[in-house]
Amino acid sequence: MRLSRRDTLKILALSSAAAATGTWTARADAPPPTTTPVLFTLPPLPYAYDALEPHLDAQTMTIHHTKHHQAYVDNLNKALAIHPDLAAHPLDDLLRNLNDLPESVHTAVRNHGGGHANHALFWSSLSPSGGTPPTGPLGEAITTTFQSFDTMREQLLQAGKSLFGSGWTWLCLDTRGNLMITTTPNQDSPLTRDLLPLVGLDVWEHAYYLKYQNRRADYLDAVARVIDWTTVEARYIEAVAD
Ligand code: MN3
Repeated sequence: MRLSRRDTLKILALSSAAAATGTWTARADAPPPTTTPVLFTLPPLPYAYDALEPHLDAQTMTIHHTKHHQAYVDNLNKALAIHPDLAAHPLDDLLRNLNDLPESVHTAVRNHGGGHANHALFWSSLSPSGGTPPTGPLGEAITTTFQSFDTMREQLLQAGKSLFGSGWTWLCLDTRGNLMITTTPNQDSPLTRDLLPLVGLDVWEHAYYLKYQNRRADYLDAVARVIDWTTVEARYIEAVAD
């Protein structure tokens, strides 16, 4: 994986120490200060709002992206305005090192940072031409781990159907490179548990209530039909190569 936990911890420790003591500005040989925090922005959807019909309806997609996801981005930016040193780091690194962040931003990064990262991954894992099982290295790893693609798919959906309250069901890679299915509550990111999420399905009611009402199982069956396994497989190949 691109940056080890130890490396990111070092970076976070350095930037926190620098922020606390002002060493960035006091030392002539120090790297230039990060004067403008990298504010997080809402990524556009890689397809039209109605592109995933009839599985995901345009109204739900529009509200989900422009209201719910936007709110996570806005609240994350608000929270990190007091810590521009942290805002300069990739969000994934902040989530990996969540428990080392200052108390003043910990909850906001967990909820809104997690919300932003989870939704960004979600949108990019879906496609109107999705649904076809992976046939390369991920396809092989899924067969080795779960016996078959259908068994993995069933476990992924069943975990989402069984999740109490709001959260996500995930196919992740653990630190030893093994595939696993897990769930997280609320907007918790698998990154905080040292897991790399390959694909996650949003099982908050806001993801399906307008079309599916209380029928979460029907929504999960539908969203699974538009998972872009080509993109998920590319994510897997990149992760295991690092
Ligand atoms: Mn959502």
